[in-house]
Amino acid sequence: MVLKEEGTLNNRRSLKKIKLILPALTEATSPYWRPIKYSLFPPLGLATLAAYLDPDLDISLQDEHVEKLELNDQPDLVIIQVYITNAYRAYQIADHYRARGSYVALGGLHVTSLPEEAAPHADTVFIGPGEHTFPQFLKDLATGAPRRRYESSVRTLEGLPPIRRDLIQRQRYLVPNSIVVSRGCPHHCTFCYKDGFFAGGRSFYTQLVDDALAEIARLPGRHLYFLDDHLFGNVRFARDLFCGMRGMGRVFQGAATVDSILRDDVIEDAAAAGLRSLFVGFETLSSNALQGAGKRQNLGRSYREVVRRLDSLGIMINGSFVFGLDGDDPDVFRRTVDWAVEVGITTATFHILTPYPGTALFNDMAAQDRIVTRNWDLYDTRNVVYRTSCMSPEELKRGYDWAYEDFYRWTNIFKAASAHNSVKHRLKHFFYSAGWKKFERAWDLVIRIKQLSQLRPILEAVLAPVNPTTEPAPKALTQKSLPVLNNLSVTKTLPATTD
Ligand code: B12
Ligand code: SF4
Repeated sequence: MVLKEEGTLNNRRSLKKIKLILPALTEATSPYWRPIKYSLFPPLGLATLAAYLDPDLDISLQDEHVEKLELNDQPDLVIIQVYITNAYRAYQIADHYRARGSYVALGGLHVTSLPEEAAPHADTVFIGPGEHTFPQFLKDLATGAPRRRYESSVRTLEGLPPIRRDLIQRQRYLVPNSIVVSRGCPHHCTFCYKDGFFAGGRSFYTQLVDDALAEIARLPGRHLYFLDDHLFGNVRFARDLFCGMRGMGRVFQGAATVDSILRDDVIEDAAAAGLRSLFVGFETLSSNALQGAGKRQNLGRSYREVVRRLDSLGIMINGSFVFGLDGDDPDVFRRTVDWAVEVGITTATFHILTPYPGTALFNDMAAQDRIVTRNWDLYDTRNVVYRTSCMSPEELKRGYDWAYEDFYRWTNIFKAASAHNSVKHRLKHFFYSAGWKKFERAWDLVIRIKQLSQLRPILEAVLAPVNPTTEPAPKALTQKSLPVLNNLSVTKTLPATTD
């Protein structure tokens, strides 16, 4: 390989064998490792990129979270996705393949935050989403002039080729039907990856509704998980999407902000389309802390009203909370857990505040010399990596561990479940919460014997509607959705998952 001119490589290659890899996070060997958490979703980003490759090539997609990597091969091109917590492993694999003569491309969130760190391990690095830079790179590679670095600036999801879901080993995941129909988010929380990742172009954009419905229609089974940062971020899109989904017989989960749940009746549309559980970023009960985190969309909103609204629609809540925001004192853990249990939050995800490189939070903390370690393995929201303000790092870590332990105590699971009015909702809450956190050994066994897909019908049953009124009534389909559904011959009642 010879350097031709600055930033380009004289490297005409004929591609035959291509490998896409999602390396496992270093945590895979730690006591916190929960195999089930990493057997939830397949590597959707890589399957999205694979769609740009010539389907006649020999393409493989490996996810180290669920399988042992085959490293004795010699692909012509290796594409690796780098998150912050798998960065060291990703660089190791990249170095390995470069030593074997493969062309190595690195991209993803961490490469976007720190391209200079990633560059020595790669022939080419990618900044931002890959939908436009990756096909350009493939063209350049074919002509022998790939660049060392590609930066995304065009941001659209129109006309994308269908995701190569055939490369995903569905049986290895509890939720193979993960899907994203938008990218980014309209908000600007200081701790979030999104402003850094989408810098240089639009930071919130959606698919065309018909394309999204077509993608949904292609997915087998009933259950879907929308991984969008904010599924209700564009009201018109969300309404049309949910309208088109009515009558498709789906049950789904997703994420949305506090204000969007209270704003209008999109949430009712979502429930009617099959929304059964929602990830909600409450983050903190303190308005000062919200202000400090730039989380304006939560300010002045009644969290109780959010819970009441979702409850009345039979939607379970996965509440997200961050500990260690400036102003948080040692009482924050008990306050937060007590509130979550009392109002009946189904599952809670607690995080220790983590300043990801590329975020406003990281820049502020670095400027104040508050970053105490740059060991990215510790940036998993379970460790304290910065100088705290109103409590010691030990108190923060202890409090975080306590919060998980206390929230998922049997007594608290019972108590939170009994906060709902209907018996059915109480039971669903109980089984969902206990099932997720109390049967670790059973999950491990099921994963080991490769029977995860057998549990999907149970998940779908737990996600069945609480109120008959939220049942996805086969109402008239929108004009927009009809052509899509007709073309794909989707029936109104899809069979339960069969794989
Ligand atoms: C699903 C998910 C998970 C899943 C599984 C991930 C998987 N199988 O891919 C699970 C539950 C395991 C998980 C775990 C964690 N996650 Co997570 N997760 C997500 C989530 C919600 C969706 C990811 C996704 O599929 N996106 C959609 C696809 C289409 O986009 P994409 O993957 O980014 O891929 C695109 C680009 O990045 C780019 N690209 C990626 N790789 C490459 C390579 C090349 C060569 C090229 C050209 C382009 C390219 O092109 C793709 C198409 O545009 C994101 C939030 C988000 N919206 O992205 C958080 C997110 C990625 N997770 C995050 C975190 C912090 C974690 C955890 C540390 C949390 C924890 N406390 O446990 C762990 C550790 C993860 C790890 N393995 O290291 C952060 C990452 C922060 C960072 N700077 O890295 C995010 C952004 C959430 C957040 N808002 O903070 N996560
Ligand atoms: S609302 Fe969520 S996705 Fe949007 S910027 Fe804030 S943390 Fe990020």
